Amino acid sequence: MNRSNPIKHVRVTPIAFRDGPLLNASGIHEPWALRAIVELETADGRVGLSETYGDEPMLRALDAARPLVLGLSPFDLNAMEERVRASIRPASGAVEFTLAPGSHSAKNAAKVTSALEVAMLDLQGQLLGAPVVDLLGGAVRSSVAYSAYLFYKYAEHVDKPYAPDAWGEGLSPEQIVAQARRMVDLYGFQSIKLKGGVFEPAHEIATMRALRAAFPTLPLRLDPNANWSLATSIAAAEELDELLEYYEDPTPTLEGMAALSRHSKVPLATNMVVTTMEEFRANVHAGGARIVLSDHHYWGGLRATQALARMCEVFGLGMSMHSNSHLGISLMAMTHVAAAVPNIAYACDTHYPWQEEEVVAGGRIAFDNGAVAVPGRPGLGVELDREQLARLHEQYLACGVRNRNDLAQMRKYDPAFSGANPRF
Ligand code: GKR
Ligand code: MG
Repeated sequence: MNRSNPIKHVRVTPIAFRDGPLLNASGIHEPWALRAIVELETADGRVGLSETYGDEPMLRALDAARPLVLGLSPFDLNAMEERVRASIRPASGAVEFTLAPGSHSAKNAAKVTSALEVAMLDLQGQLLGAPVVDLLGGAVRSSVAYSAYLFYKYAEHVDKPYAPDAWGEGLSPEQIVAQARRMVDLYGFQSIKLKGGVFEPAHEIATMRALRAAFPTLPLRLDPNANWSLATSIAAAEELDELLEYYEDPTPTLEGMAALSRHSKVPLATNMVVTTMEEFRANVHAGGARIVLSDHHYWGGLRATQALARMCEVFGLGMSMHSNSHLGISLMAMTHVAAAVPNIAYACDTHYPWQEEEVVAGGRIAFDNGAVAVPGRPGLGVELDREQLARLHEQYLACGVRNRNDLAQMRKYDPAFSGANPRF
């Protein structure tokens, strides 16, 4: 093993940034989204970066991982993975959030591996003078396309912690079309996804029809996050068949998705029932989802995402990419890996347009025609803005949020909100 420039310091900084009152199947986003910024520093003072989940169980898992990576060379990815697999366990009593696989503590080892791997690849790239995409085999595209990610939303958070965002209310089909128009105008997106599972399916289908009328040529997706029963999803499929590029997680469980697939002309996609290789095997066996939404943060990193892509190719499945609220370091890691995966044939999801704050030097990352250019600079191609990091860490200390809880947040608006799933 190459020990000439070992990792000497591990820094994990939890941060909180403003997030809009976005509605989903579980409830509504809290005013603050959490992330953790991981820095690995080598003996010669280079710093490798990654960005991951910032909830308490994840912070504890990252803390437990510190000694596992100290002393390793940035090139010792396999040794790091082996150590993490042997030591990092699911957390007992962890708060889990069904919509977001990244909150599942069963994935602690994969999540920690990913956070360390990305920072180590960033270091490798800096040492070799090569962008991360080159360490993954080189770019098959020079930029990565993302989709406009629309949300039903309120104009303002219930407790008014800061001034309302610029997006306004988004509840009616007309308001969602206006939201899409603004997002497409600002970023140039060429595909549109709506987060559903919020209102009666008829309302959400009417919204999709309004989007189709307003954007006749752009591919559309709807993601009810398993909040529709199988019967509701089958009935909706008849209407959605002509509207959608893919039908994402309408109904719960692999069995439900497999049963639905026999009634849907458009392919089913998932980031809920295929989140591990075990689930991948079961899905292939059951014939459920035909498109897997990858996410390096919980699949075990960038190389694990490439392995997933190869599995999708072997079994004839399509591949797209999932996202939760995140900042620019994650966006860069997503962009490097998506540029290195030939069979990501769909625009990737990103919540990035909903975020206003940043930790990377130079501020927010630019989109051109809905795509992010793959940087040619060594490593991930981004550096920390330490003032912003300190400011967002202060926000973390002050905000009081320690685990994402969209259900409890929704009950501040509607104490009777059941959060039952599937609700429709
Ligand atoms: O942030 O509201 C949200 C999303 O619903 C998120 O939690 C999901 O994990 O974006 C995600 C998805 O595609 O299912
Ligand atoms: Mg989804």
